[in-house]
Amino acid sequence: MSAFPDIPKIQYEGPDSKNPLAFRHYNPDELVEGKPMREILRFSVAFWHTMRGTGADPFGAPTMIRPWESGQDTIENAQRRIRVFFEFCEKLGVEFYCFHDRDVAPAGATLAECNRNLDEVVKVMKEEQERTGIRLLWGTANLFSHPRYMHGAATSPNADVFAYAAAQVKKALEVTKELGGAGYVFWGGREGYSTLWNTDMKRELDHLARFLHMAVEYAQEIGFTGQFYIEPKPKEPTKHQYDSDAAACINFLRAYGLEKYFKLNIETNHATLAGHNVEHELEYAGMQGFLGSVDANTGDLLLGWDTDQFPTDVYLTTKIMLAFLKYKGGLAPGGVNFDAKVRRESFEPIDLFYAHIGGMDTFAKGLKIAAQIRADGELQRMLQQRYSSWDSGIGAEIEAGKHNFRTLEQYMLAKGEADPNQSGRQELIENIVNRYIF
Ligand code: XUL
Ligand code: CO
Repeated sequence: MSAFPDIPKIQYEGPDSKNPLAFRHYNPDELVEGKPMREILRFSVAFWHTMRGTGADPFGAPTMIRPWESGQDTIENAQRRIRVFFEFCEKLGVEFYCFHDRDVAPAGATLAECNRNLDEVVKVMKEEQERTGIRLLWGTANLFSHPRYMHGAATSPNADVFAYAAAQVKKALEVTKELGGAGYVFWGGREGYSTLWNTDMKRELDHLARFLHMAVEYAQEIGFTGQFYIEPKPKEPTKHQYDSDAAACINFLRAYGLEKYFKLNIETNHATLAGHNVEHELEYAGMQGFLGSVDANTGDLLLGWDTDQFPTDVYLTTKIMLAFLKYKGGLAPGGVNFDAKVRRESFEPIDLFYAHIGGMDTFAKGLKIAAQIRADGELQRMLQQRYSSWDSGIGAEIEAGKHNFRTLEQYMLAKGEADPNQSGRQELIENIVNRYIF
């Protein structure tokens, strides 16, 4: 039985369409820079928001109407929910999804029971993957919701909690492998702290590194070849999250010899919570060789917490796609995972479609604009021109390592004053970018 009987398969109808259940820009087989859009974008639906988001907030009860839910935390209900989820992805034309272990299956009283429940649900996930061809972009373990993780998981002062988390990730890796996952994400959850009075930061970070090395070793042991990612986030739930931004993550990975095994999964609103914007995070990760995947959403700068809204801003998606085209030629083996939820006032199932269609179209348009900007080359030429003093003469010599403080002093003493600066032309550049947008 269909969960969405009134909703057709969403089709591309072109920019003039006024059909709210159609794409205006996402045309999966259309080539951009020689590749079908679907292969560049690799859209993914986040199971946790789409199927488990209730609309509850700290001030109010759940609001979502989800007719397929029985209200019971049973395996049968969980399995039905999986089938509904795959029907949703199929109708939307999304080819990937992501999940946490505890999103898909009921927890149990013991670890063994949790694992058995997960196996029962994974069977149906596998069936549905085979039926639909929809694939797993990445799996992850929820190491933050259960009260045992109140002080963290891999960074808990309680060694038993570290052991429990290790066992949970072991199982999550097995399941991700079983489902053919293209990746596995570590978002730090409660890996951070509130006060140094009770925190041995060095010891906690050593433990986190040990934990990630164990994950790498176990993946090798079972033959899981998917990409590992760390997802930076600066706050929420803890005040100081250890993986606070791209630079902090990369430093941590290098300090502990993990840099070969991990890339970053950059999330838009995590970047803004860190006081950056997403293009800064993408550029930083990209130039260091750590650009992996993206959790697509947006925040609300007037609110300042992790609102996980769907992205509808073409400037934002253009910048994201420019970074991915520049550094990777696309996102594979990562993708665009909508780590986003409908507002609690948007409580009907059809709102899930509107939300994802909007996000996908905004990304598709951003991709096309980014490709056009790259093809025209005007912005690139302006950038090159701005650094042209480094292309010959003294600049080229410095870059080639031919100078030191003494020789540069001699150069400047002879010359007397530096060449005049050129305008940065920010406003002109912004006007040129606007030509592509409107
Ligand atoms: C939390 C967040 C997570 C991760 C996966 O802010 O983004 O949903 O993406 O654990
Ligand atoms: Co995320």
